[in-house]
Amino acid sequence: MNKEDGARAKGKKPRRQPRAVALGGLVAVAVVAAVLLGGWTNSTSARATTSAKKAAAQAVTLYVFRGETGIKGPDGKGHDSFVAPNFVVKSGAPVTVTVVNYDEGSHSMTAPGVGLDASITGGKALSNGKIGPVTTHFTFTPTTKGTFRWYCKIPCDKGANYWAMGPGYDGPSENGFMAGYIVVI
Ligand SMILES: [Cu+2]
Repeated sequence: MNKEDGARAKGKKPRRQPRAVALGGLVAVAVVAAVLLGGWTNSTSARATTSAKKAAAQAVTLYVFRGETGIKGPDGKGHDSFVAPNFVVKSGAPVTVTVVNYDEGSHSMTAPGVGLDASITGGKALSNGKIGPVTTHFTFTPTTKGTFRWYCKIPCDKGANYWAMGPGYDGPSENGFMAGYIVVI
C-alpha cells in the first residue's frame, strides 16, 4: 500500500490529483462520446461537414442509351433508357446534372416534386450511321427531403413502339427506363 492509497483508505482526500491521468480520462470520454454521436469520420471533420451541408454543390452524371444498347425490358429487348434512373442528392444545395445522350432522340427529366422539367438534347447522327453523344447540363436545388419521381415526357423508344413511354406502375413512362426516382436526403 503506497501513501496515496493509504490516504484514500482512511477516507482522506488524496494529496495530489495526478493531472495528466485526469486529462487523459477526459480526452477518452470525449472521443467515445464523439464516436457514439457522429461516427469517427464525422467527428474528426465536424466543421468541414457542417459547412459542406450549407453550400457544397453536387454533381450527378447520367447516360441515355438507345434501343438495342439500352436496358433490357420484359420483352428481352433493349429499350431507350436512362442509366442510372435513380439517384440520391442532398437537400439545400444545388445539383448539377450532366446527361450524356447516346440516343438520337431528345428526352426530358420531368420531376414536378422538385420543380424540375429539363430538356435533354438528342445525340448527333454520324456519317458512319452511329450516334455521337451530346451532353446536356442542368441545375436544380432540392429543398424538401423525400423520394420524388421523374419521367421523360418526350415520346421516345420509337423502335419498340414507344414501350418506354409507359404508363409505368407508378406514373408516366416505364420505371428504370424513362422514369425513376430522385431521393433527397
Ligand atoms: Cu425519353
